[in-house]
Formats: sequence, structure tokens, C-alpha cells
Amino acid sequence: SYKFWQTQPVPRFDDQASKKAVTQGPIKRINPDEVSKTPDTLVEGFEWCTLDLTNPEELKELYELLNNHYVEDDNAMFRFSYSQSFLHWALMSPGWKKDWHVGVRATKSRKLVASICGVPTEVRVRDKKIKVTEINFLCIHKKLRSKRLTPILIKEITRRCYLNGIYQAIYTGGVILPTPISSCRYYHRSLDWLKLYEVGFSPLPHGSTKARQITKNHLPDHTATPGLRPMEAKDIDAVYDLLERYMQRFQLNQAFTREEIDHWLVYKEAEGKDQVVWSYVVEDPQTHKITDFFSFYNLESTVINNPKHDTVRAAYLYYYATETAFTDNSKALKERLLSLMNDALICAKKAKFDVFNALTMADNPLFLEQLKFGAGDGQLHFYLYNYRAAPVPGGINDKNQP
Ligand code: YNC
Ligand code: MG
Repeated sequence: SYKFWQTQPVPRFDDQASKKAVTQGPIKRINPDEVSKTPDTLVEGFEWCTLDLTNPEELKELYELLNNHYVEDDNAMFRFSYSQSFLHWALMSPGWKKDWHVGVRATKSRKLVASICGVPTEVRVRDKKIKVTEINFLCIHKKLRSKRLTPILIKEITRRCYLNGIYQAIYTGGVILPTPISSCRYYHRSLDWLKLYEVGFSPLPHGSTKARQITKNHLPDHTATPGLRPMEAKDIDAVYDLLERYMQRFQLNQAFTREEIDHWLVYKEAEGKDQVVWSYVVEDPQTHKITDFFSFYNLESTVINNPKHDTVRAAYLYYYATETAFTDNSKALKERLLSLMNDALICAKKAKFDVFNALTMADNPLFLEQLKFGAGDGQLHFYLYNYRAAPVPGGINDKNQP
């Protein structure tokens, strides 16, 4: 199987399983002159379009396609519900290209029936920095599934990336494809246990009671870290410096620019817009240095068939960093992360989130269990396109082994 993927410049499963040392680098050299200037034709009745996401009507069309047809859990109880503000934030990051917001429309009705999107960024894989497109929001209307449209969408966005001189990509997914560079598991921390129970997300553990579960997940009203406050634009340089140093401890990480830090981490209030990202810094009360920071973003899920609740509000742990990572004292790092992340839970609870999600990546394994996160069913696999690299065992941001 993998009839399509075996034709693509991605590592084969057996390449990475073999003991031979992997030579890191591009798999296929692309000659831009040989890249087709026109898209492949779609089946009769459908046509390509480029979405203009600065146009609120087209943003809304993408939002509606995803809201009805995007990723669901295995039991079809929940479906990701990306807000229009989220899509604006995720798809119009620094250097974004309209050309990489690809759609398919039904010719007669003009209805948007499929999408695949990308934004440019840079990642570091061990010591090498590579320019990539980050691919996301691959989605096909439920009535058009299993017709081999996916390979056509992937080939089209690949063509558009190649024409722009980008020959590598990064993407994630819940499904196994050839071949993950890394894999993580989702962990969930209940903030409103009763609601999560009522929507069928959290089970009542055998031998426990609702009251006991609520008590177990109770959080203090106030954060504990002195100097903790929301991040502002004036903190960008300090956060950039701290995050850059912190991330270089890991084998696979984002190589952000200052503009990207501003875009991805600083919330800009605007009328009619839902808040997408929450970022906090710790400013040392004496020195006024920024010593730590953490962030999370808002991604709701639609509850598919529930009489009482329509949505679950989930906070996803995003970037964070702490100076204690550089002290050579692993106990101090763990203690600091435990208190910072407990504060993150409190901030998320205050912002009315129902659950706080995190992956088994970066330093997360140091605090997940102790802060009462539970392992979920979901996995997240990380992939690179047209780039070979030895697997990174502990997820994106796995510790750099000397
Ligand atoms: C997937 N998630 O294996 P083979 S994640 C990639 N990513 O190919 P058909 C996928 N490939 O096995 P359907 C995939 N899911 O024969 C399936 N495939 O080689 C492969 N769900 O195509 C699959 N969004 O069209 C098979 O399948 C081939 O109708 C079958 O559609 C699949 O955004 C899908 O989960 C996922 O909308 C579109 O089920 C549909 O089933 C759907 O017959 C709900 O397709 C939403 C959902 C996926 C979220 C994401 C990242 C996508 C990355 C794509 C790869 C990018 C490569 C880099 C390109 C740029 C290069 C440069 C430079
Ligand atoms: Mg299809």
C-alpha cells in the first residue's frame, strides 16, 4: 500500500529502521525549470482556486469547510472547530503567500469542497536550518472521500512551493505515513471535570465518584509565581532571546524570527476577534529580567451529539522557556516547570477553558503526570517532506544529545 506516498521524496519505513547511519539532507534535488507551470486538471465538475483569506467571506468559507469536515476523534464524538480568528492567525504569519492557500470548488455551485494550506517558516534539524512550508488544513468534504483527491491536493501545493523556491516541508498528522521523524502522545488535564464527563471525554474511573474527581482536579484561585504577568510587545526581545536559547537544547525545533515571535505569541486585541493565544512572562521583581515564559492557544472542538454541550474549549500548551534550563540542575528545572505549568493551568481555568492539552515533547514529561495530566488516545506524528534525517525519539523538541 501507500500507493501515492511510495512515489514521494520521503524516507521509507525500512530506511529509518536500519542501523546504518543516516546522511541528513534533501532526498531529491529539484530543478525549478522542470516544475510544471500549470496545475493538474481535476475531475469534471471541480476546479482549483486560490483562497483570499484577507477577504472575510473567503475566510468564512474555509472556516465552514473545516468546521463540518475536518479532524474528528476515532469515535466521531468531537471535531476540531478552528475559529476564523485562529485561521487568520495560523495562515497569515510573516511571509505568508496567498498562493499556498489552495482550495477546490465545485464548478457549478462554487462551493468550497477541499483545502490544503501552507505558510513559510524555518526549522532546525540538529545543526541544520532549513526553509520549509508548514502544511496544514488538508481537508476534503465528506462526500468526496476515498476518491484519491488527497494526492492531487498534495501534488498541487508541492508544485506551488517548488515554484517559490521552497523544496522542503514539515507537517503533522494523527495517521501513520512514511515516515515520522518523531511521534508524540497527547496528554489532557481536566479543568472542568464535570463538563468533560458530561460530554463523554473523561470517564469516571472505576471506584471513584464525581465529587472525588472534581476535588482531585481543583486548582487554586491565584497563580503562585512572583512576577508572572501577561506578555506584552515590550517583552518580545527578551522572550525571543530566552526561547531561542531554550529551543536549541532540542534536536528538532522552530528557528523563529523576531517577527514570528511577535506574530505567534503577542495577542492583538481587535473588535469582533476571538483571542487565540495567551502568553505570560515572569519578570523578576528585583532585576526586571524576563526569566520564564509560557503560552497556550485556544482550539475549540464541536461536541457532535450531546444534548447539553455544543463545544469543548481546549487550551493547547504552546511555546515556553525557563532560565532554570541552563543551570545544570535538573531538579531545579523540574521544580520550576511544575510551578510554572501549574500557573498555566490556573490561567487557562480563569480564561474559561475546560481542558488543557500538551504533547509528550520538549521538557513536558517532567511535569505531565505530577500535574494530573492523563494520557489520551491520540498520537501526533511529525513529518518532513523531501528531507532525510535520523529519527528524533522524544518528539519535536527532543533533547539534543551531545
Ligand atoms: C494525511 N493526513 O495515505 P496512499 S493533517 C497525508 N496526510 O495515500 P484520498 C494522507 N496523506 O496511502 P480521503 C493523509 N490522510 O495510497 C490520508 N492520506 O499513499 C493519504 N479528513 O487519498 C493516504 N485532515 O483522497 C492515501 O483519501 C491517500 O478521501 C488517499 O482524504 C484524506 O493537514 C483526508 O484528517 C485526510 O479530510 C483529506 O480524510 C480526509 O480519505 C479528511 O482517497 C478529515 O491520501 C481532516 C483530516 C488531515 C489533517 C494535515 C497535514 C497534511 C499534510 C499533507 C502532506 C504534505 C506534504 C508536503 C507538501 C509540500 C511539499 C513541499 C515543498
Ligand atoms: Mg478523495
